[in-house]
Amino acid sequence: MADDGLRVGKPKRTAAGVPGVVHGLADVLEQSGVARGYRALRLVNQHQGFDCPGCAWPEPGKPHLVEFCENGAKAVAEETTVRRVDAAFFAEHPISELATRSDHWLGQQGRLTEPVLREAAADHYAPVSWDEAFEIIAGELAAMDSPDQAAFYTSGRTSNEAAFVYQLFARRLGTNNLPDCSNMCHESSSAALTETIGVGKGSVTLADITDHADLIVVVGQNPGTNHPRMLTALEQAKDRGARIVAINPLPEAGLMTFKNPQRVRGIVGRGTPLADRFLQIKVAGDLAFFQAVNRLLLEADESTPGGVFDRDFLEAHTTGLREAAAAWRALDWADVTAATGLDRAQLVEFVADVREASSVIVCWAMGLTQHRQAVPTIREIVNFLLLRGNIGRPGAGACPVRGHSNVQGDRTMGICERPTQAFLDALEAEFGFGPPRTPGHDTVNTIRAMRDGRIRVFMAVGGNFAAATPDSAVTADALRSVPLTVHVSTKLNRTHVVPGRRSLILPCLGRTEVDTTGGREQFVTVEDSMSVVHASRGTLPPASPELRSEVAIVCTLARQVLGPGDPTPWESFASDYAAIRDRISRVVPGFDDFENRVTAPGGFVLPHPPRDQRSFPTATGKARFTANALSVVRVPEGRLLLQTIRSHDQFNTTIYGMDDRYRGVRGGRHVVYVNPDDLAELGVRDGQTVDLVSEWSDGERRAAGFRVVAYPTARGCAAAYFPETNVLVPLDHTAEVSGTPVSKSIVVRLEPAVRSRSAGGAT
Ligand SMILES: Nc1nc2c(c(=O)[nH]1)N[C@H]1C(S)=C(S)[C@@H](COP(=O)(O)OP(=O)(O)OC[C@H]3O[C@@H](n4cnc5c(=O)[nH]c(N)nc54)[C@H](O)[C@@H]3O)O[C@H]1N2
Ligand SMILES: Nc1nc2c(c(=O)[nH]1)N[C@H]1C(S)=C(S)[C@@H](COP(=O)(O)OP(=O)(O)OC[C@H]3O[C@@H](n4cnc5c(=O)[nH]c(N)nc54)[C@H](O)[C@@H]3O)O[C@H]1N2
Ligand SMILES: [Mo]
Repeated sequence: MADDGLRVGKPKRTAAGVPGVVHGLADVLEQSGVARGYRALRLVNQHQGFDCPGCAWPEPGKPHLVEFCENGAKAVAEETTVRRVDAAFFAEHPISELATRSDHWLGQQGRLTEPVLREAAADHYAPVSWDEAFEIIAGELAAMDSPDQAAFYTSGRTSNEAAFVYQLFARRLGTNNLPDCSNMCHESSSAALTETIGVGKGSVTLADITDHADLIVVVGQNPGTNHPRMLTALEQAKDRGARIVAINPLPEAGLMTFKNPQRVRGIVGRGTPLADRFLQIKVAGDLAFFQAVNRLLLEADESTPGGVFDRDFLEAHTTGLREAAAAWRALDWADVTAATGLDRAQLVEFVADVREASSVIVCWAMGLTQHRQAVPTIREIVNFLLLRGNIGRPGAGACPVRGHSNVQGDRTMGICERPTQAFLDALEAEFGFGPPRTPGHDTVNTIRAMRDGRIRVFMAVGGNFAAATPDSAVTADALRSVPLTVHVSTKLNRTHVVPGRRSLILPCLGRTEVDTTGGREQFVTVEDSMSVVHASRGTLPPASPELRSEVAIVCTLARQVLGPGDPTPWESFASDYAAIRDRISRVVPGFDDFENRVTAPGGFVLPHPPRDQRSFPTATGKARFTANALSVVRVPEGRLLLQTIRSHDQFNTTIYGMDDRYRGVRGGRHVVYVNPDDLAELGVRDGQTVDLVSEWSDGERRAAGFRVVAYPTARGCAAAYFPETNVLVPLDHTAEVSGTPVSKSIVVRLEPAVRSRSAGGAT
């Protein structure tokens, strides 16, 4: 087994601190050479440097001298490594062998250096020239019966400029098949927020958190690992007296206690307890929780002279309260208890916190978005905020914390399978062609279309489609059946070893590298989780002279495919990204004077009418209360509700190492965290090896060989890491409205292991 060295110790209550950053630095220095590593880290998230390729948490107005965190350092190390995957590597390693390697091993081989092609039925990738590569793609696209036989995936590291030309190319070709990682990530947030407040993005600024909020609720999020710099903001909030409530099935280290590496006190002190209140909710219990909270607020409003709602705000800015209130009145407390595992007294105490706070922010991430009822849950959070006017004023609002560093920007640029008609109209006016108006495939529908033989070309700019998507075995078969797959990537990953009948890997520049496309130094732009757009400039020499920028790759391909007659100036776009920004400024609202504003230190903030003017661009022009139907997830006897999460040593499908320091597990990833009382009931021992078997209407799925770790998670719930457990998520298990794979509530049983697991992992 790959996890032979697995060791389980006590979980940590404290996150970050000196060991964190030192640990990160050691990684960078080891992989990228001392001088190169230091140069890279010094420029992360500085005004003249590059945007950290880690998470989308915003940079403070005046960055600390060293504004990075342990996991940012790991992300940089992963990209700036001195190891290389070149032609000799592919000659030595057949694809059939690479497919047996772990995700960690694949990632550790280094940066891709030249374009390679896997010919039909070949077991090796072999070098191919850039020109030949473009001809192959153009040939396959030309052979399609309809443009909808192509699908163009994006991962959230792609710059605004690359995203804009990529979606333009897809639509010029004639398809809206633009699935992206958002479909698996914050799609539920975008859907719920667009419906209710009219804008699918968060409504708070960094200062709202650090300087203004009285109460910050962090629900379904593990910032200590996934947004470490958020802890600094929470600590600042706390220093001036804000209260913090954490709602989570797991007592995550960062939320419980935090030592700030950026501050002397944090370094010498014992750490700050961050959460004033920890509500250990059951997995998928949040809709019931917020409905119950809203019901209690409603009762308080009725029984308190003068009420507890913000009447003026409700009158002026909202509709639908009566219907929502009827749903709260109909709520069954037995359902609330069953769904949340919390007792009424805990909810009453939380409501007291809320009533004392004159401004409230709710932050959330994947713990809310990847459930079947994710969209109703987030709508219910909007209901909660609206009741007391907690939106569109200082220190209040909705804060979906995005994942990838530019995932929000990619959406702003039109990477979306369901673009708004307004966006398409603007594209049409600017470029003089009729973009396709029918919706395209999202991620799950792309897999279905591949499986059913309806896709001829699958192209991905970034990401690791085979590993990130649900139902790994189904997805792998689907990918293998596609006539041509094309991957624009920086590093080797699982998707490359699950090739289409023919498959191309096109190596590209990363964030940290100087981009001299068109003979001049180019910069790109990104948008963070709080709608701040700023520039990012790489500073290191490229990993190989053969690398091209994502912009250059897309523009060259577009010209090759669309021919010399296409009036889009692809060549000018590639030789001067300012020409792309000029077009963006005329197509996307909020980007006026883009070039000037984005080069100013700190960039600029995109407009957000609910945040800026309390104006709600919904169909009715008002914020909408919604009545949501609760359906409690009933877990059959002897089963657990499994959530699939990140360890402290990974960035999504990129595995940095085998440790999860904060949860006390080292040397292996095949673990399943279960409450000791559940283990006793199930007759399973701590330390025992089990298979995880997920039960779904179309049959069972198995992930073999997981060590059981007794852990203080909520009763009835279990947790294990993604992507090893994606095999358990049925393709058809998707969220209402958003279609997001339900990777955080999978009914499983634990079976004593029957055979040992192969090292290949995901497939
Ligand atoms: N270092 C690092 N940084 C990252 C990433 C990474 O992999 N590594 N990934 C990036 C990306 S793309 C994203 S989207 C974000 C992800 O950031 P997170 O959402 O923090 O990531 P997860 O590990 O999925 O953690 C989900 C959290 O929600 C909790 N949770 C699960 N189910 C429920 C529930 O039903 N209710 C409640 N209340 N809580 C629940 C889990 O216990 C866990 O704390 O991080 C980004 N940043
Ligand atoms: N079970 C389960 N599944 C999940 C999740 C979960 O919580 N549980 N989370 C979901 C979420 S939130 C997300 S966002 C998705 C992530 O899905 P993806 O975005 O598809 O996956 P990543 O692991 O982020 O992609 C990593 C790859 O991107 C490439 N890469 C890195 N940097 C660059 C770059 O600058 N340019 C280019 N072109 N390529 C680059 C490298 O080759 C690397 O191997 O996974 C989803 N899947
Ligand atoms: Mo994500």
